[in-house]
Amino acid sequence: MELSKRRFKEDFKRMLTELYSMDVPRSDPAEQYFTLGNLVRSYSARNWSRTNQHYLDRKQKQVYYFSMEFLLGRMLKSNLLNLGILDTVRSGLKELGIDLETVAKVELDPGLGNGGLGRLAACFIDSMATCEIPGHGNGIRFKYGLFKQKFVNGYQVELPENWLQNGNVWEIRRTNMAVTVNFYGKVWLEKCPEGYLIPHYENDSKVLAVPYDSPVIGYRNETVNTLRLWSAEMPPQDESTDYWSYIQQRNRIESISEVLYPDDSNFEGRLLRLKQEYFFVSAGVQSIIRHFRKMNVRMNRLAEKVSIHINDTHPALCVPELMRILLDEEHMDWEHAWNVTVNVMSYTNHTIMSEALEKWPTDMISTLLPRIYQIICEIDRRYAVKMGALYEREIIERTRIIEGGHVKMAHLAIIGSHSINGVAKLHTAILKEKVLHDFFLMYPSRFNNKTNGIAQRRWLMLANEPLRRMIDSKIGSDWESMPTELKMLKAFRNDEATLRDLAEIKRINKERFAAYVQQDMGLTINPDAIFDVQIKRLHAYKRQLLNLLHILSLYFKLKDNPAADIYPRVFIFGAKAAPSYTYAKEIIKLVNSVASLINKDPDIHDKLKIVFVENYGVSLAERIIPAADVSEQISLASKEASGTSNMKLMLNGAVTLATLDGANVEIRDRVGDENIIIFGLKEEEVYEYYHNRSYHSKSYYDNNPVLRRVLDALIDGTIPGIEAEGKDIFNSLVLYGDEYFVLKDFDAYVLAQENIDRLYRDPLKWQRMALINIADAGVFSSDYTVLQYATDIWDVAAKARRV
Ligand code: F58
Repeated sequence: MELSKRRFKEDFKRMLTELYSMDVPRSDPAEQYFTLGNLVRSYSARNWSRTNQHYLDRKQKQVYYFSMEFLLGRMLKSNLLNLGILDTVRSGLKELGIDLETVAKVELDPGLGNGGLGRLAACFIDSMATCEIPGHGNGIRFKYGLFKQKFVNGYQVELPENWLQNGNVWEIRRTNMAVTVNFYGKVWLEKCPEGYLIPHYENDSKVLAVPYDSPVIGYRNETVNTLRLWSAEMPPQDESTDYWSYIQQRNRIESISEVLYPDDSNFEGRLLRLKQEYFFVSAGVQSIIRHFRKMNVRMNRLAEKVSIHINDTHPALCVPELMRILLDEEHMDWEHAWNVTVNVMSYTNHTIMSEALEKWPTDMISTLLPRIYQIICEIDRRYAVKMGALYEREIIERTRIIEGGHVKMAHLAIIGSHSINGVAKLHTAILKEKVLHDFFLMYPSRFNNKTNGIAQRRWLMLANEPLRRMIDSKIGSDWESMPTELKMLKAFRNDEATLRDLAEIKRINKERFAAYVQQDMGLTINPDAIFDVQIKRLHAYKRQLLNLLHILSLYFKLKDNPAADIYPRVFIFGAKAAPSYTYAKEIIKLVNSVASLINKDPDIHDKLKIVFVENYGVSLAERIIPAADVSEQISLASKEASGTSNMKLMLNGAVTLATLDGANVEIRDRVGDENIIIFGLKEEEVYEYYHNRSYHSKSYYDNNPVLRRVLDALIDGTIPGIEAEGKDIFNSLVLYGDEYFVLKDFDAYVLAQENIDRLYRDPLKWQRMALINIADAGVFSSDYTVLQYATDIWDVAAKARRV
């Protein structure tokens, strides 16, 4: 938008007076933040309503991205950037004596997601608006996001994160668009004179779903899409309701949108979670249908106008919910309704970990959602009949939706969708060949790959302004809306001045992070050291332990020989563990204990430092990523579906140290073997070991003295305060099979780390690698990813952007 500094300052002062009866000198950062937020919303308001009107007038097909999680991060600067007024506002505020950074920090980071899956959803809605795809988010307005993590004596403690405590300036409550969602009760079907079945409900309980809409502003265009998050409320009551039962019932209902489940990669079959899933699915699908009816298009053409995307299986009840509406409210016959449903739905799988695959007990679903359960049974029955004529019985048994007293949500999503995608090439190949092979045989054309991406706006333009400026000065700013243009940077690969500039920017970012660590943790770190970063949820398969064992091996090397030639390193960890995931929490305690041991040991002379940041999330990622030299992507090959921090770190000039897992494979293919450090087992080898059952971790402990010493340190008192944890971790690795091949990959990892140490000593060579990584990161923009979804899966129009 066009905005002069003068007008901005006037608008700001006026808004401050209107909202707070306050003038600039007496206002505090919170008042300034809410003033600015309201102003930004008012600036985007006209385009928001115009975008909606435009879609409706043209009857344009709409995409609805259903996701339990949207891990947005703070929105103020992102919205300013996308409106094209970041610099004007920053400098206008400065003239008023206000620092934008201080104001931006007032915003509480809404942690409405666990990790990669939720963050991907946030990047996707940003990219859809930017690429002018008519695509909207649909999710839950959790009152409490992911817990706030504290370390107490090295242990993780979880505290509530009340992100709404000061209100949310971006959202609009749309009471008039509330819908009712039904749970429980009895249902029976009656044939009416016209011939179709009408369901009758008895004793069901109703929940009011109230939408809160936030604008999703496209980057420097006029598109403003919508993120709709649903809140559960008590429906209006009749006067006679008893007061205390009213309060109890209200609490029960409001608990549905109270808190995000903090479990990643682990399925928790709790009733409240199932309620949450149906709640936002039903509310979302009902509101889509209500909107569709305004278009005056016949319901059997729904798939021409609506696409619903199921982000992992959490929203898989979209399939029976749409069927319910088409059958019970639109009175379509089954065949037509099914045809419409399958054409509307598409599904993304984010994991092959079997413990993450949702399966709900049939009695839970049939009690909570009686009509939905009837429909699932019928979908399953018809599937078995139809496919039973074509495939062997075992295949049908393996792929049915209802099996062994459970409803398998992935099977429901696959059978009910026209498209199933994995999130990186390797992941999709594993789905086709292994995990979902039966389904691939039946529906080969439904399977496709869409490699994840990240929004370069948040992860470079906002998080790393010095780098953005430098890139602009070298190649202009076309890359900002056409990120593959970053490849033009390669022209500077041998330009020493550019490489030195890059080093200088990294140095500035490292100093900034070091200052933060000093202030927040009281820990001094050396910006000349290699900053080696592993930031992601704590999970055994991601192998933070492998990183830690290597650190211990360096520690012993220095203890044996304080003069050992080890390039100084700062190992940076950021990770939350699911509160019920004991093993992951033990690893946190271990890392913290090793940190206290090493950080304080005078023999180490600051050659090694460990920083484990508390409460890792989007805001901290924005601080850490620009300061990273090394990006640790060391999951056991085959287990990490894609990863996205790998992309964010490479975009900021970190060199990746990786196994050939997830999108690391594609990163390697882009940058070439010279610009990435690859080590460890390959996916085929992992499967081979599984097949032959031929991995015996104990022999690595027995035969590798370095490894043995490191592992013994877990149980011999070398590391104070980890008696119980050290023993559990030791046993898991040495005696109980080492499920994720940590010991097997140890040697290769140590060698790869030695290689990093060597390469870093040649600054120009290192910066050249960094430059190539930045230059090749453009293809991993989520702008391209959503464009591929738009053409291959959703069949919606978008603004063309060159890949
Ligand atoms: C992640 N999954 C994958 N799940 O692990 C990662 O490889 C991938 O890059 C990313 O999705 C995006 O595709 C993930 O983050 C969760 O957090 C779920 C939360 C809800 C319960 C089950 C796991």
